[in-house]
Amino acid sequence: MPHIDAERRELMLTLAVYGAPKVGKTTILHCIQDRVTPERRGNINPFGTDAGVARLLDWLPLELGRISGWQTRVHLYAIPDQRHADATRRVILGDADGILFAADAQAGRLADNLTALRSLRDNLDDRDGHARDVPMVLLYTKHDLPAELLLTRSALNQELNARAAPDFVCSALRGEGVLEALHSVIAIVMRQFAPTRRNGA
Ligand SMILES: Nc1nc2c(ncn2[C@@H]2O[C@H](COP(=O)(O)OP(=O)(O)O)[C@@H](O)[C@H]2O)c(=O)[nH]1
Ligand SMILES: [Mg+2]
Repeated sequence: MPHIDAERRELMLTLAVYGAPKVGKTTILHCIQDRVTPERRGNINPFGTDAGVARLLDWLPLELGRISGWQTRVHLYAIPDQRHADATRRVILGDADGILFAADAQAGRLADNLTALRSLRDNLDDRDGHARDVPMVLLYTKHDLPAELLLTRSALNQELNARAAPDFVCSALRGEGVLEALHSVIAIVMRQFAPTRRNGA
C-alpha cells in the first residue's frame, strides 16, 4: 500500500529492483537516473560502501509530479540477493508496492535467475507463509549481448514468468526497455490504488 498524505494529496510508492548478483540492478538504476530529467529525480545513494562493508542497497528517489491530482514520488531501491543484505531486503520488500524483477537473459544465468525468483517469493512470504501479492514486471536484461548467448523471450517467460506478468526485453547499458518497464509497474500500482483513492482520501 503506498504511503499517503491525504491532506497534502501526496503519494509515495516503494519499488524494488530485485534479481541475482551481477544481473545489472545497479546499472538499471543508473540507466533510469541518466534518462530522467534532473528536476524529476535525486541522485543514486549507495548504502553500505562508506561504512567499509559490502553494498547493502542503492536508492534512487523519483518525482513523478501530479497524477490524478496526487503529487507522486517513487523510492526505487536495488537490493542484492546476497546473505549480507538479508535484513535490508526483508524491510524493503515488506514495504514494496511493486517489483521489477531483473533476469539476465544469458542462458548460462538461468539457474541464478531461478534461485533469485525463489528467494524473492520467500522474502515476500508473511509469517503465516502466505506470499504477499505484489505487482511485478520482468526485465530480461543484457539483450545487447550476442544472440547465441541468450535465451529467447518465450523461453525466459516459460521458465520465469508462470503468472504472465508484463515482460520487457532490456539493455540497461544501452538504455533500452528499462523506462518502459518502470512505467508499466507504476501504472499497475496506480491502478490498484485507484479504488482506495476514490473511497477514502
Ligand atoms: N552487456 C551488458 N552488460 C550489463 C548490462 N547491465 C549490466 N551489465 C554489466 O553486468 C555487470 C553487473 O552489473 P551491476 O549493475 O553491478 O549488477 P548488480 O550486481 O545486479 O547490481 C557489470 O559489469 C555491468 O556493466 C546490460 O544491459 N548489458
Ligand atoms: Mg548492485
